[in-house]
Amino acid sequence: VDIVGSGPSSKVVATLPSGESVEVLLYGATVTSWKSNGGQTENLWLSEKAALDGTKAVRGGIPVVFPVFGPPPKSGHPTSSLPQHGFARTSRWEFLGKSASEDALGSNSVKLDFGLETSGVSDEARKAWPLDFALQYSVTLTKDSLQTVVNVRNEGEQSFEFQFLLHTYLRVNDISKVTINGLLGVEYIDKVLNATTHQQADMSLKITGETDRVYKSIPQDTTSVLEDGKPLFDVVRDNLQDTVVWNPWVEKAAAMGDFAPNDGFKNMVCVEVGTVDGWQKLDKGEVFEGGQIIKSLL
Ligand code: TA6
Repeated sequence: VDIVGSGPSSKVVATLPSGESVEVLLYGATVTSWKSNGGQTENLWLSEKAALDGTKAVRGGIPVVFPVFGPPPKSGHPTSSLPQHGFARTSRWEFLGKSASEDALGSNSVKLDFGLETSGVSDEARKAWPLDFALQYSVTLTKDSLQTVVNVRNEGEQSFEFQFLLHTYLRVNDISKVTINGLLGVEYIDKVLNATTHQQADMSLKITGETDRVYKSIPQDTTSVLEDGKPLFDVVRDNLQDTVVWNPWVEKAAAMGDFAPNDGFKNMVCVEVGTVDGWQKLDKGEVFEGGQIIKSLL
């Protein structure tokens, strides 16, 4: 495990003896790379114009969304004056340390821990959301999986409510050959169709245009991404009941200044586990834990 660079673009790089690796920017505790297959296969999509210098949320990898998903409620809510997707992905987190282990079968894993608390957040964010909290985020790499889990703790006197989501940009070879399974029958809000509510009628979701759906209260915990009918990833939710599926497609991709190349939407799909339908409430001293395990199946 190395810490590379300094200042806003410093990152933690961990590599297993078998070559798999993960890279985490201290900015936003954003995973920017996860390689499996001995380090041969990059599993995450990262825009060629992603800001990696702390000037803007990273366009790609796994941005951490907290305490609000999407545009905050217009007014009268503690998150109302926060930016879209909250402040966690644009704050500088602390690297709390690493632990490497080898199980009885000789397979290695390495766990990296990151922390963010009230004192680490910008003055404007703290003013906007004046609640005492502490986040602990662990990133665990094994030969064929990446686990990312957050602990949210209420360190203050008053209770607060939050949303949380892992905005994972999965890399695919050709979006036209991708199907997403595990959502059959699930209700979703379609943000491309004026945030109207629908039910997933087909076993497989195909991405054939701009897609921005919030699947809610999904009964089973695994969402699978297949390409050409072959399983690519299993995204397993841990104590998070919602999943957002997003692809900006042609116009939206072209409209984002930090989304490059413009046709990069053909090589990515966001499968974002979270608790974003309604709010998680935390009383004084209470802790919430949630996260994901992404299994690379190729
Ligand atoms: O997760 C889907 C989404 O909420 C989309 O509506 C789109 O806004 C995307 O996130 C990216 O948001 P960002 O603030 O990173 O540009």
